[in-house]
Amino acid sequence: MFSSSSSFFVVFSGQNQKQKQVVKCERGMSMGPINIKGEIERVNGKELSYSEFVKRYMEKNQPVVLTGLMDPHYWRSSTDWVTLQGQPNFQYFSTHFGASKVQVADCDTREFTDQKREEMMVSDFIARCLQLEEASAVQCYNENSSSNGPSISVPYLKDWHFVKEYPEYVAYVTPMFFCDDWLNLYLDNFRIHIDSDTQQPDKEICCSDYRFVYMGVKGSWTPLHADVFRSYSWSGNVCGKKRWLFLDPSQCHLVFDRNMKNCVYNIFDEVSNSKFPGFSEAIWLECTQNAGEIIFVPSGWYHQVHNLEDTISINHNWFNAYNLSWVWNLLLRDYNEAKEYIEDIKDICDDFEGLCQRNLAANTGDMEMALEVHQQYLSIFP
Ligand SMILES: O=C(O)CCC(=O)C(=O)O
Repeated sequence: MFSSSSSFFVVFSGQNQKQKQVVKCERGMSMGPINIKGEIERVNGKELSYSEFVKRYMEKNQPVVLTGLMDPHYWRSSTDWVTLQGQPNFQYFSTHFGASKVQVADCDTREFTDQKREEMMVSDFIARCLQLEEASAVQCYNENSSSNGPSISVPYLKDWHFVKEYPEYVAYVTPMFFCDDWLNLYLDNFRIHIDSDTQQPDKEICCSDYRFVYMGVKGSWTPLHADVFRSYSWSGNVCGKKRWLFLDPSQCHLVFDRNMKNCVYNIFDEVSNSKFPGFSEAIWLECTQNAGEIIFVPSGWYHQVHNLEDTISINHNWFNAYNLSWVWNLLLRDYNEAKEYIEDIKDICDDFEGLCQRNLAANTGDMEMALEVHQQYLSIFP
């Protein structure tokens, strides 16, 4: 597993001009090689028209890194949230948003297909980051004494619904390429996570959107996954640097086991060949995303992400006419699976269809929502 002081180095194999990479962490543990074919295309977003973006990336379902779209004039976050040295301004977060409750992943602990998460206040998360920084400094200082010291887990604040929580504080303006967003537009009308017993309409924070802030120290990371509902996502670095590894959807079967049930968790781990027989055949694309750059992640691309520096990013998931079929196909597949799974209780179940839909909503997402979004769209554009 990565520690906050993980480092990368590259070995060229020379075979088929493919790059083979060996990742080594500072504790000296060498991990399996992966084949990296090339880099994600990088384009100046200021010189790209919307129709070009549609034609080259959304329609073709291809990733791209867009530069020049995070003008501080529209991105208050890039000044408020960042120190003059380009680091996250932890003090600012503690002072202004310290009482917010957020999900923090413990990057060193796996829980099923994700990292273990804990809910905490932003101020407590910041305290942990500062503690980790201090411990790293001490560890550096002690390096010659070869003492490993107690390891502190790497905290990663994820999926903070910042826009919903602070609607008055306009941290950024969504670039026009990503504004045709049926998912968030639809969800803005609903407050689906309200607890009816304790409802306080004026105070309730609705979590039913897919606009997030991520904040992680160097070494924090996100395991291999494809995005929720097979939506598109975009992610802009307010500060810091991320390394992304991407797998084209046509190769995704290679990261699954023989039953197509379990997916590889960390592509830099020693991956069992008998459990994941196709894994060594997978060909990856990579990208290092700098501060001020936005990455477009198309539907169904598996990706793993590592923060190479202390990083804050804005991430949205969304869908529209260009990728709705991805969303629908996933929901339909998982709906059929959910139905098959409980087929034998069909005759004794009062509301079998309702149960299938609830299981689907719990596992994957809401089919009725996708249908309704589509119908609303058809009523506007028949
Ligand atoms: O930045 C990260 O750690 C993960 C982001 C991600 O997976 C996404 O935006 O789809």
